Amino acid sequence: MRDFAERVQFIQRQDPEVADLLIREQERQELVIRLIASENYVSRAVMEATGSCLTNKYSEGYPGKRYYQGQEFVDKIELLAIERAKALFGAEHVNVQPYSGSPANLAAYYALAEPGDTILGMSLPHGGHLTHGWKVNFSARFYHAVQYPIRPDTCLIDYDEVARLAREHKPKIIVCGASAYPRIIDFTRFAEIAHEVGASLVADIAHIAGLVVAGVHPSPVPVADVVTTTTHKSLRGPRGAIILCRAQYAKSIDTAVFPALQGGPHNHTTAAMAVAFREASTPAFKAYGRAIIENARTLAAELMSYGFTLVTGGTDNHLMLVDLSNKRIPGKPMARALEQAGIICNCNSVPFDTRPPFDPSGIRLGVCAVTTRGFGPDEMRLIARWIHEVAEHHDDPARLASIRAAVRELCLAKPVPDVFV
Ligand code: DSN
Repeated sequence: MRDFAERVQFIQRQDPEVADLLIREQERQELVIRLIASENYVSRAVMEATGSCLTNKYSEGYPGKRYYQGQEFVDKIELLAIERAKALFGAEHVNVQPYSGSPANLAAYYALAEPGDTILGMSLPHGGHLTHGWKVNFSARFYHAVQYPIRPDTCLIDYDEVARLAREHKPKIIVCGASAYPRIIDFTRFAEIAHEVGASLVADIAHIAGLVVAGVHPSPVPVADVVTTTTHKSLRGPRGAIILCRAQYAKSIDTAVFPALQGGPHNHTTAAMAVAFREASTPAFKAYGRAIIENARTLAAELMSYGFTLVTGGTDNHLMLVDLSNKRIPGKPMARALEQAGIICNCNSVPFDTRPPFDPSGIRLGVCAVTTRGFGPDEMRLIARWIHEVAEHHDDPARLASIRAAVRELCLAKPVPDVFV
């Protein structure tokens, strides 16, 4: 077992209370199986950049056009991050300053539409994100949000219905991309629909950016007007976001991010992005993307062999949605029972769920983090068996404790590689 105390020795001296909590969280991340689809382990290099002196620096503006002096190195770092992201995604223009995914989407809408204009996005309970026009979010308050559904029979995106809604509502923006959709997204089809009705296409690839870079999911960059992504999910960078766009939108995107919506960029995050983009440009990252797909397929097939129902019948990407309606336990208690067994995921609505969002019928599982820690198909088979056992014995604390002990043993036997911890 690693000694995490040396990582926080300065905090330890000054604030033992916080240091103790950090050490315990680090141990938790090491000793549980992390299946939250949006989480990962970043490299120590990314972590070091995130905790660097750049947190001390203010830099409103853009490289060469700042409102504060002292930007000699910050400018170089931001330009490095931009150039690396452009090369990685093949984008004409990149803004690396958005604080996270929701602000990035807000900036995209701000640049492409006026308040009150119509945006057409994927409904949250069908796999979309809050910022794609869901009723409790700014995207439905400031814009006229129309939501497209998935097909009730297949749970796949209903492209014909997207086209019909687009013709009927003439949106200014069509948003594609998802937080809980396990299949390939046809960006070309979305672009055809958008262009037919004169809408801009925004692709939010927060979940799949790493898969796009690794070449295991089609890229929207050649066909979308604007692409947004967080950098901390499958892309394995720091918590933040970037916006990629065609050159013609560069000025309006940059102006939307600063000064319209944000102040000083988080330079420590920008440096960590630059490091992560370099890591993502390597053959090792391509292999990581392929391993994610293999692990997700294996876990999905094994779960189905235990009688679990997977939305769409499987997965093409890093995540799967398990509909527990045919089990004796819904999503929230299942996620809690799994946590007692050392397996961490989130409960999730399934399409056409009859249960409320805070107590839904399903769980969402993703394999980015476990793939980073080096788990492969053998471990996926074990995990599926443990999930099955938890579903069958969720009301037996002794059984959950014995699975937890086995999980701990596996995590100790296959520790997170040094480079990622
Ligand atoms: N909260 C993220 C997720 O878990 O998918 C999306 O922003």
